[in-house]
Amino acid sequence: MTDTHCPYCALQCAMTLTPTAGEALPVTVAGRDFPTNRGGLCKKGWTSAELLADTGRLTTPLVRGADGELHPAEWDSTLDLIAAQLERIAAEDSHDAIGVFGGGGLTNEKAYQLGKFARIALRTSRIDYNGRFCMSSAAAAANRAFGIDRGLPFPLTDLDTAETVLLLGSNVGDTMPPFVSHLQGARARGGLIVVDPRRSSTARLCADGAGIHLQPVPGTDLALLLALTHVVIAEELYDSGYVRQRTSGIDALRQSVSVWWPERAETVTGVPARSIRVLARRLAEPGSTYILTGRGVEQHVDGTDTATAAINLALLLGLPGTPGCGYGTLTGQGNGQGGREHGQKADQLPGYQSIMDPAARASVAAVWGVDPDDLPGAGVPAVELLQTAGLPGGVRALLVHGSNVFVSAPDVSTVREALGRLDLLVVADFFLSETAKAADIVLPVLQWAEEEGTMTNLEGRVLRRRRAVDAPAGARSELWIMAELARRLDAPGVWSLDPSEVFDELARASAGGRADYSGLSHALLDLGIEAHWPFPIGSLGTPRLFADRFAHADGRAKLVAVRARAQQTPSADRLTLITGRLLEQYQSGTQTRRVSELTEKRPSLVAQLHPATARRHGIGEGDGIRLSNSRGTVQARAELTHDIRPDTVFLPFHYPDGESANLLTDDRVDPHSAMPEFKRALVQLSAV
Ligand SMILES: Nc1nc2c(c(=O)[nH]1)N[C@H]1C(S)=C(S)[C@@H](COP(=O)(O)OP(=O)(O)OC[C@H]3O[C@@H](n4cnc5c(=O)[nH]c(N)nc54)[C@H](O)[C@@H]3O)O[C@H]1N2
Ligand SMILES: Nc1nc2c(c(=O)[nH]1)N[C@H]1C(S)=C(S)[C@@H](COP(=O)(O)OP(=O)(O)OC[C@H]3O[C@@H](n4cnc5c(=O)[nH]c(N)nc54)[C@H](O)[C@@H]3O)O[C@H]1N2
Ligand code: SF4
Ligand SMILES: [Mo]
Repeated sequence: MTDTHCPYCALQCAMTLTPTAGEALPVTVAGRDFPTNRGGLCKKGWTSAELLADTGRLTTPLVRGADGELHPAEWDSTLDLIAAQLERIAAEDSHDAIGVFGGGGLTNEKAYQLGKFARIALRTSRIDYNGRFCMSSAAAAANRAFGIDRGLPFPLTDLDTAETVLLLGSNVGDTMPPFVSHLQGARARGGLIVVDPRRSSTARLCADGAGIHLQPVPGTDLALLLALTHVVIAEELYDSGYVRQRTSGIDALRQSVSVWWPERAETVTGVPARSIRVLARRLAEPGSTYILTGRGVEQHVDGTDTATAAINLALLLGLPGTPGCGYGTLTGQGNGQGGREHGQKADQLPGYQSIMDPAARASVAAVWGVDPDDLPGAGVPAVELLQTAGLPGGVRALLVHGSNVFVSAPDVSTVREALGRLDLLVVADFFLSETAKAADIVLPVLQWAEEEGTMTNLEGRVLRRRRAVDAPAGARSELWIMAELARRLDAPGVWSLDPSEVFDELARASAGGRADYSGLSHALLDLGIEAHWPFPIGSLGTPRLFADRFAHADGRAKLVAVRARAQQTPSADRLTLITGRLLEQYQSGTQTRRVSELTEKRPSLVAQLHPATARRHGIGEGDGIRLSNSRGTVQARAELTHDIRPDTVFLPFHYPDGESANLLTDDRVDPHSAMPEFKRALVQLSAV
């Protein structure tokens, strides 16, 4: 029996894997008692043993031959080939002609090693990762306001006794089902408030007096938050002592929201002015109140400002750092938190340190055994990295570890085209993802239950992921692949194959950073301690941040005045497309589309449409529909439901090829975070 955590999302539910006696699946999965999931798992967790079955598993490197097909190859010759190509491209062009694209599903050890590999083995600045598509706006907002970014700055169980929880653009009912148990306290007090243009499964939890569901026009959350802040200030509902002692910037904030009276916000958001006032007063009632954001409000071109507006509201109400209260964002990928701390991001070194900070460069370079002047500077964010591939100034080779950008990147047809221009696309995966299918070289790697490592969950809690089964012969660990390539490239530094040694090095490299892991080790984690970072040497960890001070030099949080911008509105012939997730599928679907029980439930793309909208277009339940705009066309089946606004259509983004919702999304990005506009696009609807 092996105690570990789920292969999927950031809740990282605890589970126990028990070997079977030669049955079809090598292990059985049982939920394990843990503060976050209390023994519960969602369908994806329950069925995760299917990922370990043989079907579709990659077990040998694949190299594209002269016939255009991928063929099995030996490891040695494949790695020689990659190293030779990389050397050629760097010599012909520059080190920056080689790019790396990482993932928030990698363990801390692999994410750390990948960042180091890019900087000192490939000597490129061009590394970024899919966390840019996920947490970047929330992170940018938190860094700006608090000086630090830890998704939840408190343990999840703190929510249990909350009286009021405001959930903005988060659908935990589908995306983290065991999370819902932490909302029961708020529901019992009528205090669950969900803001979502759809009546999502989470919004349904507000029924029967458990709370309120507000259904704004998509993309107008910023105006809604400015109006809530307006009411809090105009009616003097804010915590003036807290604002005076713990924040700066109130004057500019006050001025910026003065024009957002609720009646004006109603015309933009469609949320009645009366509801805005009622909500502002409810949030300001004394008691246990939390404000939480999800991707629905963050994955927009104004996502950083929207998250900032949510933080401003929380600060005015005195929530962050106050016992029984708080603000947080719900990290998405399994290691979405740790993945963004240890150097996969274009501008970051391990420990959430800036690659532009001379002191951080010096201390990390010392751990890596290189000269700080040899470290590259900041690279470019994900969308730019992908879109400029194969163009002058862009990368000519790309190594992908842990992302399926052929499905999940915005305006995906241009990304597919861009990656087609590369001299060399190498994809490391355990399944032949859509991106792997297009690669020149595919490297079969280890997954979840086949390797040791650590993950950092949505609470900033570092967890041990453990090996429960043998990997198929032929698959290799990514630590080994990096070590082998580093050797072939004559790279400096130590390239350990042992995850616990890599963790020790990560811990040293993170020392003094915002995400300091220097007091942690696998051995300590194996004792079962609660390990929330920062965890410097000699500390007992930090379950709760902000009790006395924020992370800015003056100890105060910054209120940052933000403005809502006008945007294109839907019309009689154009609907607003919003995108998101289904309970039964995970991300680009590489993993969950292989699990029969999940795929039987959700085999293909279904669009949610309001019956009135469907009728206008002559569309009935289950009919084929076409959604299109200047970027592309998608075919789906119609599901008619009153859960969605008549001006809006919802698509999940889990499906490949012509069913990819990202054929319709836009590659415009947020100016602060470089997060693309995933959650809102205008589309034309027609019957097929
Ligand atoms: N089943 C499942 N669970 C997952 C994942 C998965 O793929 N499948 N992925 C994991 C990851 S990486 C992440 S990041 C999380 C994401 O978790 P969530 O943030 O909960 O997921 P989404 O479905 O992307 O978006 C949440 C809601 O935002 C709403 N929304 C869309 N546009 C807007 C808007 O303009 N304003 C507002 N207020 N709401 C809007 C959608 O209707 C949707 O219900 O889930 C994690 N858990
Ligand atoms: N329209 C739209 N698009 C979106 C979103 C949205 O809401 N709407 N959400 C965005 C968000 S929040 C996210 S997080 C992204 C996610 O999108 P992707 O980055 O595509 O995420 P996954 O599908 O999880 O892809 C991970 C891939 O890596 C593999 N993998 C998993 N673990 C490992 C590992 O340890 N090593 C290696 N080498 N491979 C591994 C998996 O098999 C899979 O093929 O999508 C974004 N795209
Ligand atoms: S909620 Fe997330 S971590 Fe928990 S079982 Fe489901 S996918 Fe796994
Ligand atoms: Mo995500």
